[in-house]
Amino acid sequence: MKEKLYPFDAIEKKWQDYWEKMGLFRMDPGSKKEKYYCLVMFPYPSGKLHVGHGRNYIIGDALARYKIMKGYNVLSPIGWDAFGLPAENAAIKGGLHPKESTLNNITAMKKQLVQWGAGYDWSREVTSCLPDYYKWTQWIFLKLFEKGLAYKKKAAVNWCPSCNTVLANEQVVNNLCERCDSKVIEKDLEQWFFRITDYAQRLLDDISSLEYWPERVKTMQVNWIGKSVGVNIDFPVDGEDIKITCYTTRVDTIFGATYMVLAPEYPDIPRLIEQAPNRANIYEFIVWARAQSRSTRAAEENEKKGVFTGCYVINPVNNEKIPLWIANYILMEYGTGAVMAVPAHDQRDFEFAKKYNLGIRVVIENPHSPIIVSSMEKAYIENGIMINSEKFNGMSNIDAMEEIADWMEKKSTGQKTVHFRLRDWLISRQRYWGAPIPVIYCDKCGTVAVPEKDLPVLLPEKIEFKPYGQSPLADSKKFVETKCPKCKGSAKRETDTMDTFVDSSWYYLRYLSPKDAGKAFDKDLVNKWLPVDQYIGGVEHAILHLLYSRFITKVLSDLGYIAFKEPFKALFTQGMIIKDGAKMSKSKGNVVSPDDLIDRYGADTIRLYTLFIGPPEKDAEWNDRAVEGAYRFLGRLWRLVLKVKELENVKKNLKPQDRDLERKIHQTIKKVTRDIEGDFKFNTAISAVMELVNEAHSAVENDNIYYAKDAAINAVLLLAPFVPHIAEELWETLGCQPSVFNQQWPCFDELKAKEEMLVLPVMINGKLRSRIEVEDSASHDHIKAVVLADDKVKGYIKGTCIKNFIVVGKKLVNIVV
Ligand code: ANZ
Ligand code: ZN
Repeated sequence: MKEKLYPFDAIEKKWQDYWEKMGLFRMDPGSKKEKYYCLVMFPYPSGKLHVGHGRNYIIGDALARYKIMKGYNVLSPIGWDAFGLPAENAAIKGGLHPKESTLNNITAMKKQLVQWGAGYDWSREVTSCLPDYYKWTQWIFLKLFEKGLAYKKKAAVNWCPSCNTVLANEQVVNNLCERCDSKVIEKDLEQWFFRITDYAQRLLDDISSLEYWPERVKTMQVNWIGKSVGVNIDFPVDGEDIKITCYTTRVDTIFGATYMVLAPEYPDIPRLIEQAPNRANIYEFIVWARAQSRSTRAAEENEKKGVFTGCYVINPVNNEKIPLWIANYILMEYGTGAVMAVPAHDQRDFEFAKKYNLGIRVVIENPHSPIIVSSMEKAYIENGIMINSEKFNGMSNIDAMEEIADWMEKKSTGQKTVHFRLRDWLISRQRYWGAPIPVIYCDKCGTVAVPEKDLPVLLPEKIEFKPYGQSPLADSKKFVETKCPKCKGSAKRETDTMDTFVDSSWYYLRYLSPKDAGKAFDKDLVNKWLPVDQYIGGVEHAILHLLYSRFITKVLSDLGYIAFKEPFKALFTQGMIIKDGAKMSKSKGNVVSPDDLIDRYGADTIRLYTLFIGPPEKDAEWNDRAVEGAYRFLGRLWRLVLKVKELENVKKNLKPQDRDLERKIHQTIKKVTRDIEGDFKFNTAISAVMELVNEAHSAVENDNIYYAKDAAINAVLLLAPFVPHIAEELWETLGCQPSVFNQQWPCFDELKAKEEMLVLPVMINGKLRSRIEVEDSASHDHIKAVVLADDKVKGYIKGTCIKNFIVVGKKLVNIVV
């Protein structure tokens, strides 16, 4: 082991204890200061944190410390998103009980956070798997249930045969389970849902109020909600008393419909094919198609397959009889589950029509080159001129879209409608390690909500962990058998637990009154402290967690429990830490543990490196060797302070050269403040302080010591949010009272930050023609640009060609033309 550049091991623990004792991060409810709610996404207690996780907490901590120095009353809480599958899967494999392993992990991770110097108000810690928290998650369920926003229905769900559970659509990636990569199948089950679709329009509208959210995240939310405006059209089935309503966003193509397709789940199918001689084949196809997951079926590249039902439908605009098919690429969950197929103008329909030899009729002409059906290689999906569309011929299809919709509405054959891609939120999980859904089934009274006074519905702890297709709760007689709250007869409890996204959809409210046994959150406190001023987390939560939190906030607001409609005013999504070309993760085996690095270099080095690694919103490659560079810088800082200390009693005279360091100090304060306030540019802020420290060293070497102490003091203050331990220690070394976080963030003097201006005479072919003014530090290129932009100079060199451009010792400019 090399000799230490500074005694980090002796100081870090000392200051961590000091902050805890002084209550640096303990929010003061009585404070008159302006509030600042700084929130990091609460971690899942998976075991140990690696340096990739660290980025989130270090950014959050640096911001909180900065805001404390700026004089805010800062709330920086933390907790644990502690329910979930991994802990349960580990228990099934014969490990510890999920509660035990989860609480062990929390202890270990808490220690790591403290070692990192990440400061939180630990008196507000929340743990979502403990009854004092999940009681209120259940209460939120009851509120939604009362409002009709929680309901149960039989639904086709994504089922992972290996995890033995339902997956949300978002947890299915390329038809594989996000967690274990098993092939996902479809299954029909009774499931609980939250009616988030009732809020689709509002969730969409309010995105525009999220001024301080990344555009990228907002776009992802807009696309996820997926609003589309179109027309529902009724097609009567030929010879039957059935109408099929299809949804289209392209009513302009209706004269080009050459067949109709249904989703395999379409409820009228059994009736429609009663007489079909090939019924067995059709059913076989349906079973086959339904075995594909919905995400596969929706994928463009997935092969389109179908069967003919033997029936025909009538196109209401021209009374044409077109065949009715069933196909895998139509989903029951979108629109109406029936589609008028227009092969000439829709790529999926085109592929299908080619495969099954169905008609293709062009109704929108390409204005640049007429379309010849027999040589079409793909659908024509652009705009154009209407043809083969009776009285609409000759119009642009954009105009026709409006006109046809109006015309059909008048004739009552169609109706303008809006559809959303967003589906209701499936919250049931057939698993143990989650909050039990507080519902009781009674033969007499039906589905009965557990009364509020009986909450929490406790999760039994003595359970056998078996990988069943249902929650192990179903095996626990003691849990299942209960009394009906209404008729007191014997009844059964719901055995599904809630999706962990329910737990995390409201935790930021609980931080304000984490120990309140009487209510989920305190109305006055949350109204004062929310929306969160700055939320920090991974972009992987850009859709689900953020959308669910926004939804629950709106519901609670509608119910009058809170007075705000959006939970997070500003959002920052940090980039991932990459190692060996992949996202750092346990499963990839490329994690870097902070523990060894902290042993070797101390926490401040890890913090500094993490913040310096690149723009915090971008992914960055971790490099163990580059950590050394951060460490060396802290050594230089340490030595600077010691030198300054030695100079304490040396007499100092102000010299003209001292002005350079004074200017650098003010420029650095200015830059660091702007970089933090702007988009969290910690990396450039740090490099500015590095420059200051370098300049201070050389000033001292050159005996320009007048501002040396000032430079050291300001470097320490400016670095304090990033490297708090060494900053506290050096603050004391400099003879100041701790804590450095009780100090005000330094101010800069615009005048002192200003560069000295130089006036340079400009000679053209040996004659003085003009004078220009530039900053003392201006580069050659900058001087040249200023000179050539000067009006007088322009006049003299017009029409000539510059042979030579020389800046002579920052005293004069010589041009030869
Ligand atoms: C006829 C048509 C012609 C269509 C054309 C498109 C192009 P967006 O815009 O995403 O909302 N569609 C409707 N319901 C569907 C379902 N359940 N499964 C699969 N596809 C479905 O998509 C709306 C379009 O997607 C609708 O407009 C419909 O096809 C198809 F040249 O109707 B269209
Ligand atoms: Zn009853």
